[in-house]
Amino acid sequence: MRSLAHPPLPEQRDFPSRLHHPRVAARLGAWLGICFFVAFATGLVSHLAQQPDSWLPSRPVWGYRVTQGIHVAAGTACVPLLLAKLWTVYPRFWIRPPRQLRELALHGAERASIGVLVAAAVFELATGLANVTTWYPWSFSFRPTHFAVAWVAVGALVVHIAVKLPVVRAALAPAAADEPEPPGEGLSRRGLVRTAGVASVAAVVLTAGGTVPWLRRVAVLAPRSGTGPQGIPVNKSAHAAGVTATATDPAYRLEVRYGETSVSLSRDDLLAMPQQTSGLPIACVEGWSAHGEWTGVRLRDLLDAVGAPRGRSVEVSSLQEHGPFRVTHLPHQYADDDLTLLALALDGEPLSLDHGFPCRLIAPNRPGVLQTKWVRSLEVPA
Ligand SMILES: Nc1nc2c(c(=O)[nH]1)N[C@H]1C(S)=C(S)[C@@H](COP(=O)(O)O)O[C@H]1N2
Ligand SMILES: [Mo]
Repeated sequence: MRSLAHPPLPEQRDFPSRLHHPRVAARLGAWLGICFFVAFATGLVSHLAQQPDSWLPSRPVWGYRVTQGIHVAAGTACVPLLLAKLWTVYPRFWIRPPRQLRELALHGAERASIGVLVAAAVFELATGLANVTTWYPWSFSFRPTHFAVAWVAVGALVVHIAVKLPVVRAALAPAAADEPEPPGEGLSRRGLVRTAGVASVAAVVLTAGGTVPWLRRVAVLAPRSGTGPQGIPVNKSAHAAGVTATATDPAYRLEVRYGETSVSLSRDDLLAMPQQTSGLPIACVEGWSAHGEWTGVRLRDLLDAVGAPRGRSVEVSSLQEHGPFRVTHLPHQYADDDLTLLALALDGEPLSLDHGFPCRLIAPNRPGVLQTKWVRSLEVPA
């Protein structure tokens, strides 16, 4: 009969490599935990920045550029660390469950929490990486889902750390460091941790050029080169947004409304108003960012033209007719900031069609996705 049964399942002793060791798991886990919490904390800020009722201040102007840059870098750093860690611990997958009911229940709960942690962590890194490359092979909305699963991952991580604390303590204790490694061929434990660390740093350095100018030349793994018309990448072209005809129409007028009061301004009217130059970054959620010198009309001057009081948020609508980013809600602290512009020019040249001609919103400390291009109207609800 025995010969008909399937071959026996492997057991932990079938994985004799000295690299499958709590010390390796604990070291990799510590680095992974740090990167994960950094990504989580910066992700919370980024999420808040995109809420229509965000209370984040409009300064420092580079705030979102830094938090989102760190968010994407920390997530990128997690990828090699997570792969190495999963490899180190995977023999534990074959642990035989205990027979006693109480132990079995505890064991089951611990395994289930690890299952949730691994699934959530892999989901976060996979969706994050896909978003960075603007590849959306799913039908759910990225940001709310990435945000919700982040809480699942962090919750499971906290449980995991609490459960494993005794093992981690013992593995990282100074006495354990003095213990010699068992002899073996190939990579040492320290070598594996170092290799994962180097891979993680390399992943960050080779992608961060999308947002750190002096790393641009080595950004061979960055999905964006960091350049485009007028020195700034384009996320959605005028053609893709379907606005080429309306944006170049000589009959174009910007509508500014506050209650019953409204004004209608051509691009020449806007050019005839006092112009201001603001040096502000475009910082995309996908991790790239670039600085520009934007010239145009202060948003506050336009709101004053219709008598809109300070302290009000503004609805900014684009000529674009479809897509999630054609209307944005600008909270009052941005609307009233003296640096916020309806830009007509970039680096001294008229705004190119792909950067939002005839005019685009540019505000300090704002996610790029909310810097509406091809603006058609500004409305302050009465
Ligand atoms: N109307 C409109 N505005 C938009 C977008 C869009 O799709 N439609 N994309 C946004 C995104 S995601 C970014 S990162 C910035 C990029 O601006 P740029 O293309 O001028 O660099 O524009 C934003 N403004
Ligand atoms: Mo973006």
